[in-house]
Amino acid sequence: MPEPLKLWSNAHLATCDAEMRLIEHGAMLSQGAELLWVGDEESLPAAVSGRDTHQAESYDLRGACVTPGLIDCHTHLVFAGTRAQEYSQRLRGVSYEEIARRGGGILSTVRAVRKASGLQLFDESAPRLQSLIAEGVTTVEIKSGYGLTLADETKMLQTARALGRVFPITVTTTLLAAHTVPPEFRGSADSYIDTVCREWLPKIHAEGLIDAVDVFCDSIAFDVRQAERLFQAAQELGLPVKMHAEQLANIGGTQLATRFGALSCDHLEYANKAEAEALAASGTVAVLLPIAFYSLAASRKPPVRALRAAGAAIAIATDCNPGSSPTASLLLAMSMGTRLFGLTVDEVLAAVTRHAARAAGVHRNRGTLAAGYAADFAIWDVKDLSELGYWTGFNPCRATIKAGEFVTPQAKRSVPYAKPQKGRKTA
Ligand code: DI6
Ligand code: FE
Repeated sequence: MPEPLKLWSNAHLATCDAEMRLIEHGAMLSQGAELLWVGDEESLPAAVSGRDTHQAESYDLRGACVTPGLIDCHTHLVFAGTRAQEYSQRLRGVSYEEIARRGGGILSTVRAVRKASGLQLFDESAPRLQSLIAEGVTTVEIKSGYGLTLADETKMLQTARALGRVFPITVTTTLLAAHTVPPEFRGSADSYIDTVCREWLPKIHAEGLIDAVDVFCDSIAFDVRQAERLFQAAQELGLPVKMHAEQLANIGGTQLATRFGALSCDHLEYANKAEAEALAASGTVAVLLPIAFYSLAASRKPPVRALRAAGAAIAIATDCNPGSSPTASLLLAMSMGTRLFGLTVDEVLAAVTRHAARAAGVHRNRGTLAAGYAADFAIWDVKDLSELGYWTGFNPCRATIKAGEFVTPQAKRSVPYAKPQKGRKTA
């Protein structure tokens, strides 16, 4: 049995290709998990790849806007507990850095994650993933970094992979053992990095649990030399790298990461023109995390104008984590990307599709609506694409389609599209 052929017609398509082309009266033909054809409805051929397009199940999208499935390219979505108490402290004026110095911050989540079983981690993380899926997200990057032992980092990444098997979403995993120095290595960050490079990285990679390697390179975390050693170890294993860079201070992380051809540098509040140019030259994506900026009540903004002028690719992500970005809404990050960081609607759309795909290393077949790409897309009940990035606290996603299938419950509730019919009305 060949996989079902589906025709999605009467759609306003935002292809998010290199030209960010819009197709006013668009249609897409999918077979199984793949798009076979995308274009103007009028020009749909009678046969595509030897299949009679008249035989396709037909879905009338009634003029809805359609984008590629959104990609959340930077999350710490797998964690246990919350840090609401620390948030209360921060509301009273204690800084994020001060809380970290007192042994709270990342280390308090490390304690909670070490105590939790894989099953508990899965159960606590699942609702956050479902929230993203309901917003049209079809790919998510998930980092480790709250285990900080070989067993607990492995447990986090196994949980991330399990979420990707159970839920209709593609999960890419990133090892962030270099998130902070664990208590066992207190005062010896260098020997911790050695242990990660020599022992953990090869072992966890051998289990197929790592798609990329990340490091928190900052004044309160690891320095550039330590990041470089980690990147070398990753490179020897053929793994791509990325970096939490220039979030709290400019310590030269971005320059190092771009020399390694990093997939992305993330945060970048303290980056400047030189970093913007280095990112553009190396094709490393600048990932902006406006909800962390908001939640930390930070004042320094990433250099959006310099990034734009240099021609760097800009992505936006949630940074979903219990400390600096307690959220599971990419739409909120998009809205904050426009209002707080000054991105345009077009930039925000590219930031969660084609550019996010590159940051997550999935650009070969995701982040764009085109033949040969995944049949992952979001159907929006909006009149105009400018509504994405406009609404805050409201989700206009009508349905999420993953691998050619409806996966959101909203779609079933409201009869928002015609029932599938065999054969399509033709003129
Ligand atoms: N930067 C972040 O935004 C998260 N990690 C990092 O290196 C925050 C992690 C946390 O506070 O739990
Ligand atoms: Fe982060």
